[in-house]
Amino acid sequence: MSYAQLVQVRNVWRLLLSLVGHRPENPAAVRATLTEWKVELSAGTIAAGTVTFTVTNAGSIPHALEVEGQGIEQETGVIQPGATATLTLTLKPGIYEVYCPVGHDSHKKLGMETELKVGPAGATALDYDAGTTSMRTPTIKAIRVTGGGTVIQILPGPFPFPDSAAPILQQFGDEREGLESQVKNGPYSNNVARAAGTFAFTAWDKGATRDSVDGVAEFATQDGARWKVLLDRVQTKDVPHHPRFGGVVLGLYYHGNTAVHTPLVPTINSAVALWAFGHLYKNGTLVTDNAMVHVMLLSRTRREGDFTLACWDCSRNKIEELQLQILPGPGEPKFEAPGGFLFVNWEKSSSTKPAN
Ligand SMILES: [Cu+2]
Repeated sequence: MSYAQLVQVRNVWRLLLSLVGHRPENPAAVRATLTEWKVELSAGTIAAGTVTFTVTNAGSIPHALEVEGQGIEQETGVIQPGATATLTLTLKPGIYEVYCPVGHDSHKKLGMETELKVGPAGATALDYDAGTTSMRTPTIKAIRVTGGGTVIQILPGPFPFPDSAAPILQQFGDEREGLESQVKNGPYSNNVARAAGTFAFTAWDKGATRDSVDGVAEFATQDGARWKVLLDRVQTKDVPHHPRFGGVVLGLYYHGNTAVHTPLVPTINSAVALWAFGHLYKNGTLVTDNAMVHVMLLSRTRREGDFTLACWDCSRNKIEELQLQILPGPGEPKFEAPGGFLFVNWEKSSSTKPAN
């Protein structure tokens, strides 16, 4: 074929493609960056057609990328920290969810999700961006939790990790020593005492920084002290060993072998988990307005009867264990309680969806 013939063939080909609405252009390229806990795309809108995602894990734990919508559900394999993977798809116009599928969607719930708009083939972003708003309307989710059943106080004591935790511990590097010290004197022990009290709260999941909580717990510990904690604001700052999860998270599968938050407690499924600042009173006297409070309504981890830890993967158990952990605020002295902290469980608790 001569050069002139080649040009002619090319021109006919271009004409044909323009008639069917395609352009002979290179596939679109989108860069995706994964970190804890965000998915960032180099473009929020692209034209329909073939697109190659170049996905970099810039975080510190394994992640992956999934693209879902318009009948498509495709994902990369697990990408190790620092590594890159590619995913090539042919996308029709529409809105796609782009997220990290690791940990039964727990990474997604922690914020690793974004949206990709795909417009008609050949259109520029301006053609279809004007006047287009996201199809996703923000929904406020809420939960009302009431503590019930036997109330126990978890005292400092030994908590032997199961053998299955050993490989996870190896990965922990510098933090390993501190975490291993929990084995001997941890806040998640089998040393349990009966207590009595009530706990009820409502939590609202409104997005990364607007979450809120309203509740009160009152309980008497075995040493006779009467404690009361008022919860009226969530906290969204990082907590050591518990990376930020934006206040209130509903429906999270984490800990243990999920690669989300500390692996040194069992794998659990939670209806709600939150960090809050609490106003803490002991025998009617204010102790602090800045107690760090962690609350979880989670799948049962303890055996009935003696309330020792009964499982390492507890994620399939009934969600009825309500944990209240109270620690001193940053820079504040330890509480006058065994181990300097308070950890109380309501063993048969329940939740409902309140009217918004
Ligand atoms: Cu992830």
